[in-house]
Amino acid sequence: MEEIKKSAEDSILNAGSIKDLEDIRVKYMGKKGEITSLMKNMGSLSNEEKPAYGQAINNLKDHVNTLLDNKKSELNTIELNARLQDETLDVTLPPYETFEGSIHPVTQTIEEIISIFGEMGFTVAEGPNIEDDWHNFTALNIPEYHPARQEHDTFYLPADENDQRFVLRTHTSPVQIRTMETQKPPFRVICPGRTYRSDSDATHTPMFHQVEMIVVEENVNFAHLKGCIIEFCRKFFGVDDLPVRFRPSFFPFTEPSAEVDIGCSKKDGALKIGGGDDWLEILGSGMIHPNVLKNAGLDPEKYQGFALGMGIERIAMLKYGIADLRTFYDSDLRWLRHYGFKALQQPNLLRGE
Ligand code: 2NL
Repeated sequence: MEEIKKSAEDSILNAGSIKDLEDIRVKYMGKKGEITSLMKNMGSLSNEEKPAYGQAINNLKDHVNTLLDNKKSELNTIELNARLQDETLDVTLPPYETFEGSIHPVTQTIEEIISIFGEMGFTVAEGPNIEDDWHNFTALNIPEYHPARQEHDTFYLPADENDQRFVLRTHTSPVQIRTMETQKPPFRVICPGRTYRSDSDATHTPMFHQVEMIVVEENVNFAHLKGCIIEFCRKFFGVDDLPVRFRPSFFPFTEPSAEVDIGCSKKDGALKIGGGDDWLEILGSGMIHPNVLKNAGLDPEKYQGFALGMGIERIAMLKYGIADLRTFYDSDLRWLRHYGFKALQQPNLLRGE
């Protein structure tokens, strides 16, 4: 027993790895191990000798197990330290590839719009991307049979247990409805955000961005709408005398409605914003329809309002000379490097110029 004890102690002391240690454990403590086998000698002992012998084996087992445990945690620590040493990563070293990431043109454009309207006293509102029929269509005076409601144009979610079918919002107007339902006029609010339509080709992506603006006050009229929109267009495109044209149009949620064009010139395939004798459509607008005010719980005899809606990608393309809408969502690093903006050059209320 003494011999086995001595040799077990020696081998544990000299074990160089967890694997060695496991072999040693099997050699002494395994089913056919040297210490386990000592039990077989029991048979040749007298009844008086047996308890002391059994006790001695148990003591030896405890002793060897303790040595194995201690050695195991010692080896674990050594192996862990070696790995930590080996796999050290200095996160303060400069990267091989120095592209720092950039602000996407959609984000940049939204920030610019917020900054311009911010100076005019607007606040920003956000709302859910998944909307109910009321906020996306009905409250906006969009009739039951309107084509926009068709499966073809709108992403419908499966009906819930009450047979209600939610939609991915097709415009950001539902956020404005929620604003009118919860805020007391007067208010000036813009809501930028994602919108979804079941459409995909050279000029449509199934997800795109919109900004809507609404003003609700007593005694606001079409002249206020014009002044506000002209101011916005000139600031956004950075052209002080930019021609802005209002063309009669139709939206279910505004009356009267106007589409807005800005002056430009198209010469030799080059587009120049401002001057020239061509026009580019950039947004839709109008006086909020009395039905929409009523639907949102406001008295149209007391309050009026005006609104506009525009596609972010579209005006970003015009301002930054991006030719193809689909490239916005290709996640092509070369494109992002070229069209992206530096993080700290985001516009603030003073437009970051
Ligand atoms: C477009 C036209 C428009 C609005 C959006 C609006 C919202 C409420 C009430 C009344 Cl809550 N109007 N929004 C008004 C006119 C036009 O969008 O061409 N968008 C891309």
